[in-house]
Amino acid sequence: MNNFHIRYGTEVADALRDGRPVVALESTIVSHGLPRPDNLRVARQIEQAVRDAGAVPATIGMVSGRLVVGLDDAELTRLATADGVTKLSVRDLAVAAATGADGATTVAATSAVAAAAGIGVFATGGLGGVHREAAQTFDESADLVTLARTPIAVVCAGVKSILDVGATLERLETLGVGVVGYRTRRFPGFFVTDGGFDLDWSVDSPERVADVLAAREQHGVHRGGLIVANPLPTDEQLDPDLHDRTLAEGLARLERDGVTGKAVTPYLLAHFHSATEGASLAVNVRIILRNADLAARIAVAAAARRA
Ligand code: PSU
Ligand code: MN
Repeated sequence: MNNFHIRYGTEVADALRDGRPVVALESTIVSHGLPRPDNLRVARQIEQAVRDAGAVPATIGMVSGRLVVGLDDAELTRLATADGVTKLSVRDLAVAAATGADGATTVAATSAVAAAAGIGVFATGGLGGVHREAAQTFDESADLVTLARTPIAVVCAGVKSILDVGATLERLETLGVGVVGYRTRRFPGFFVTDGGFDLDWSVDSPERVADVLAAREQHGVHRGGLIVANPLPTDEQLDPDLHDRTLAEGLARLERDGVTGKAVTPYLLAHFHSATEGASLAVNVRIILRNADLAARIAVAAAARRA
């Protein structure tokens, strides 16, 4: 595992030392995934959702080249509002640290840093994955390959339907990343409840997820990630017709504007938020808050087992 040079927030350091439940949170959704000014308010709500369920939130990011696990409110505000906050995947961390940059960590970077910090549960909105047209562009998120080698449970609402969902599931299988549905056997599609593909496994309580985490260690199969896929209830999803129209338009604009690389995901998310006049944003926020709550309850159950 990586051996990062980390500065810990005091609350997180205390909780880790005492073996109390901690949930890692990413900062890219704050800086690049959600529009301003809602992003800062939502970032604080996510942390509150973790607290309400009995765990300590550890939002991870980079401030002036220092990797921080447990950003304080001033640091969170800075990453949410400053110009020039860079989106950091694992490969970017060293360069960003050496240049003293401010940066927001993706699922990949957050997972790697959280695991190195001894945090076993991470909540996010949606995982990165295989992009449509990946057969030509080779655009596959580093989230996937990072989870292949990172021991962490990631609670998410599947992958966004802006990606190739089937190809993403195939890659997760190849990479040995476990996937369990939370009270479902269908892989969720982020904005929509059903991403269109079956899952082999379903678990129905935070305690059962904690059982799986313990069994991973007992059997020595804990060196990669476990995805806990938590779908939105159908009555809370983005209207599927609106979703399909917005997606088609977003993909066409992406091509028109020649957007590539790490700009693709933020571009498509911003398109959804403006084209649906906030409907997708409300759905996105619901997803993250629900995942933060479930992740915290899993962390609480896992800590109770260890005690
Ligand atoms: N899913 C969301 N919102 C986001 C992201 C994913 O609902 O902002 C971010 C995460 O940080 C994820 C990243 O790790 O996008 C994936 O980007 P890429 O496709 O460039 O790897
Ligand atoms: Mn990419």
